[in-house]
Amino acid sequence: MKESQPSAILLKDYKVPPFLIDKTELTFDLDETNTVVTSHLHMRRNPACGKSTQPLVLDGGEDIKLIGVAMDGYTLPSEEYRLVDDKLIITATADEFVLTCETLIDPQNNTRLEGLYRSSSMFCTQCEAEGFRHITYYLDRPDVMSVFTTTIIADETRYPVMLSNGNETERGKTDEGKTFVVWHDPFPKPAYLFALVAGDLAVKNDVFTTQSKRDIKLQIFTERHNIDKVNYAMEALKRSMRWDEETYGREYDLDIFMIVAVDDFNMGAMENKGLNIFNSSCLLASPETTTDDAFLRVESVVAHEYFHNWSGNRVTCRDWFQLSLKEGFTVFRDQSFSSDMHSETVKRVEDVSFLKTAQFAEDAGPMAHPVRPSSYIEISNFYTLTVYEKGAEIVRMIHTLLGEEAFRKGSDLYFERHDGQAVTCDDFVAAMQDASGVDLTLFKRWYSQAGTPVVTVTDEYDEQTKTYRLTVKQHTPATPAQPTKLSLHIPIRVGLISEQGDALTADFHNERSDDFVLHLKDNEQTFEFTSVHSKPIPSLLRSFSAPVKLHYEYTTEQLLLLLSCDSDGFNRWSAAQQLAVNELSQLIQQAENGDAFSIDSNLVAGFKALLEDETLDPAMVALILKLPSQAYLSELAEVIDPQAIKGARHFLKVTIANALAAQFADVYKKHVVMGKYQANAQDIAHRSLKNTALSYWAESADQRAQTAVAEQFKQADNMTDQFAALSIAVKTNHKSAQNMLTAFYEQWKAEPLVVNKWLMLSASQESDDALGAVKALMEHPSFDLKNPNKVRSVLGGFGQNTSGFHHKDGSGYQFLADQIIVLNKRNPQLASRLCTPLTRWKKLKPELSVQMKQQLERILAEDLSKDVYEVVSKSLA
Ligand code: 0A1
Ligand code: ZN
Repeated sequence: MKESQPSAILLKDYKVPPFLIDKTELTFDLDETNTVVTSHLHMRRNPACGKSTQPLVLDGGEDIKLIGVAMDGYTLPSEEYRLVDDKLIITATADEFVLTCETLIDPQNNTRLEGLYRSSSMFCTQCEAEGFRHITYYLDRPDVMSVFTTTIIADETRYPVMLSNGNETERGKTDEGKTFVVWHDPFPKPAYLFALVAGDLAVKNDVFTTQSKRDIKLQIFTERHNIDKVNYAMEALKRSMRWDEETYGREYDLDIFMIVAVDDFNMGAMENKGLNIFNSSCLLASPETTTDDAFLRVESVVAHEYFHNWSGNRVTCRDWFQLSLKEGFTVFRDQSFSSDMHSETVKRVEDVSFLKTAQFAEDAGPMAHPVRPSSYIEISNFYTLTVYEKGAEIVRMIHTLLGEEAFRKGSDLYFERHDGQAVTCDDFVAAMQDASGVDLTLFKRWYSQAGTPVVTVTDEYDEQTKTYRLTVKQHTPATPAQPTKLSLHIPIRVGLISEQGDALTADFHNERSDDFVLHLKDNEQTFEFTSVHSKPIPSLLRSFSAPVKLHYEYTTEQLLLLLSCDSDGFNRWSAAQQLAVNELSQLIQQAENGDAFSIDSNLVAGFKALLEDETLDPAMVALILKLPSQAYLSELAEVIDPQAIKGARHFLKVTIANALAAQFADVYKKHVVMGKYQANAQDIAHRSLKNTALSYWAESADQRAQTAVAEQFKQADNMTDQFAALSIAVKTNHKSAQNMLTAFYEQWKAEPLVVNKWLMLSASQESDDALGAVKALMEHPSFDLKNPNKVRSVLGGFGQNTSGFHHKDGSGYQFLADQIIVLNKRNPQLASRLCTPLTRWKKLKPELSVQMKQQLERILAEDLSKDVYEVVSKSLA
């Protein structure tokens, strides 16, 4: 452990920057290991600070070497500046001056993948959140916005493509015969949106004509062998541009929009102004190599990054505590876009299912934090599901409270009021409130309070007076640093249904309807509905109108009725999930007691009706058929017993599979998609149902299913079907599973993104020596510790490997800890994210919990990066 530990940065300490940078001129003389960066910063004291003599303090990193610094052309002697803790401090400055800095950096050996680094044979950058300080000394904070001009100098034979933000304004030869290219971005921006790319890249060109009839040049760059896989992303980009014009009135501003795919990237993608950089896994797509899910992900990430041009770039964050200002809003925007492009209900179910599994777990764990955190040690640790997904739910609730039209007025006002500014979450809410007249004062608590509220509903019906009452209570459990909680403003959408399954109308607040939004604001409130002609079954939290845990004592009959009759598609899925959770809880209990499994499953009848009803959307049927995941059941459990959960899920799946084998076989055959592969909603829906049916059928005793799996694997003409067959074979211990895995690798070994899928599936394969198998994968020629996608594939797959990861001797946890320790120095961001499974140690059953804790303690004893230190120390606190 280090002597002194890193300290926290607090929201309450925010101060405006003492200096501003009006213009930033950068020159990069590119070299693999010795890149020289020269900056001319046109600076002045910030008038908002009044008369001040504060020294100039610029952010830097331990990996940059200062060659020289000058002020208005005067080279500062070493006694006129100081380097302290990676900061460059200059005591005496004029009120306005040009600061020149020369730094030396080593992109080739930058394994952190922050700042300027190499990926394959290209140079690329990642500057959010604080990567720019690894390039040169700067005021690396989002509220310092500057107009950038960037000159790139390189050997043109190796780096014919040289890109930065904005427009290319000049190109020529230097005296040494190298090529230089100048880029100018007229829009002031913070340093985190800076980007540079250089390489021998192929390009796909296109044009988008905006609503005001401007032609925008669109370019997607990849390494040469991948350029045939960008058509889908290009079409998705054009759909996103059109959608943002139509839905939010937002038009693109520069004359050119570029995207570059890189293989080594810590996150999904980055919205740099006019020059988005993407993890190739979120951009490249072809039917042969990409599954339906991955196609949809490409579309949504392209949209997400594009939408940031307004929600993030034109209007950015004042400080990193406000991260959800851009991320929550942009996720809400990309979710709405995908929902408009495909099925609204399917999209909502997928998003909510993810939220309830992963964000709820985060909100109940040691790293729980508000959507607008009030403190952090390392900001990279706060690119979380809470900031992104719960942040999007907050924006969605504002949408519900205001309605479509007023919400649009609010977003128009927000963009107009704050264009070119760096603002706060409060500014966003204020614009929404001012444009709509809806009071959001109480609502704002959602930003500052961590934890998932638990909402408990009880009801009573008075036959005499035809009155129905819903009593709703809310309670948010304590989270670290927030022991007591306030009540929140929670919009709860409710529908009423008769015992026959029809919509039931009622009077509520002078409105007669069968669907209402209740405003829960107190700890307990009773809502009264009158003229209700029969006893209702409530359909609660329709469309998941708030990110809460809902408790209502539904009977099995009521859940079956909601499953078959609710007009809210989301709640039909929800009812099925609840039925499954109830049955799985019984089975988990049996396993924990050491009893043999036995269940009289009600799901069988419910699923049978679904499988036989040909009028339903196949995508919805597929979603309803999916049993709650291991991860979701772990989130629900008070004490997690991974083996018991796994056993229970398997038993229930086999029970349903055997009871309905004939129906699954039939549905499997009926939903085969004919014709050329297309990633459209309809075909995706059929494939999804077909492969879900196969996953059940293959669990049944019907041997023909085994043949069907093997045949589909061999004959599939697209990755969705091929990989579905392979996964089913692995999960059901098909007799040819091993041969299929080998054949798959041989077929696809030249396609790294497919190999990543193979690595993940292989690492998740349960066996007596799962750990040995994973160690072998890390020695496999296709594995590369420098590539975050590969590391995540193997360790992510292993995390789902119950017998390997949760081995009772603790060897799985020890292995993960070993990898974290190795990566801690090389790539702190990646290492820190890999800690997530260990942070859940308190919830595991005691014999596993102690072992996990020991590994966290072992990690904490190392000399840790800020990233890993923050997560591990908070987990042990
Ligand atoms: N702003 C990006 C996500 C992102 C965040 C941090 C990164 O490096 C540490 C990279 C990308 C987005 O929301 O897409
Ligand atoms: Zn984003």
